[in-house]
Amino acid sequence: MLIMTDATTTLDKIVYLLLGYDLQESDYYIEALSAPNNGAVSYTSTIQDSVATYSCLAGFQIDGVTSRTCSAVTPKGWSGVAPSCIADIDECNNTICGQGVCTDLVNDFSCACNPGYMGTDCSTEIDECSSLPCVNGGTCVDLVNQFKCNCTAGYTGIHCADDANHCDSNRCQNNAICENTANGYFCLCAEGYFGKYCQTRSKHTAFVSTEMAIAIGIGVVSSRI
Ligand SMILES: [Ca+2]
Ligand SMILES: [Ca+2]
Repeated sequence: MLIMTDATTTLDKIVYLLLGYDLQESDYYIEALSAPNNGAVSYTSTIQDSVATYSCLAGFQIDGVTSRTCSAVTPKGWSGVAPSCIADIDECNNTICGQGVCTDLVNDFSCACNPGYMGTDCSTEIDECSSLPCVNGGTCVDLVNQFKCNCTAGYTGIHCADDANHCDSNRCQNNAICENTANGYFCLCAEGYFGKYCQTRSKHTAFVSTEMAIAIGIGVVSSRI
């Protein structure tokens, strides 16, 4: 095998050519790598495009790159600089992420915050009301990772964007028609019934229930039987 290094002189190459060697770039070899203290380095060859991978022994962490690539093109040699293996100090021991999970890094740590929290140490609770999610006069209540809208009369839904239909739970009886209003509903009685919920039999024809009609200010029809 022909091995050349940066120390290979032009005279050496002439000799190689005279001996019949093919001096292609692929024949250009560079220096072998040394393992860092408390670590190791592995690579398949020292030819260009080869990749060296560094690792550290248990209890140590890499301080620097984890891999380097061999290049025969200027700048020739292994890319970057060799990393070191430094003693692993668990920064999470002295750092509380608060509402989050700590990950130990080299001379550092990072916090993955629980939903609803933010900040380097996850100590800031996010204000979900800051985006003003409640409409139609609804009042926003900030909670953990969520908000709650207290809607004004006549509105419903997560954002108070929907018109409330109070007839969904109406108590109108005897085929009465439920009329939805901003604050409630009233019952439009079928012929022969009256009462708040049209629950009482009457000899008169169509009625709006007396109490509800008064409450919403519409004309009142007789409630006499
Ligand atoms: Ca560490
Ligand atoms: Ca919140």
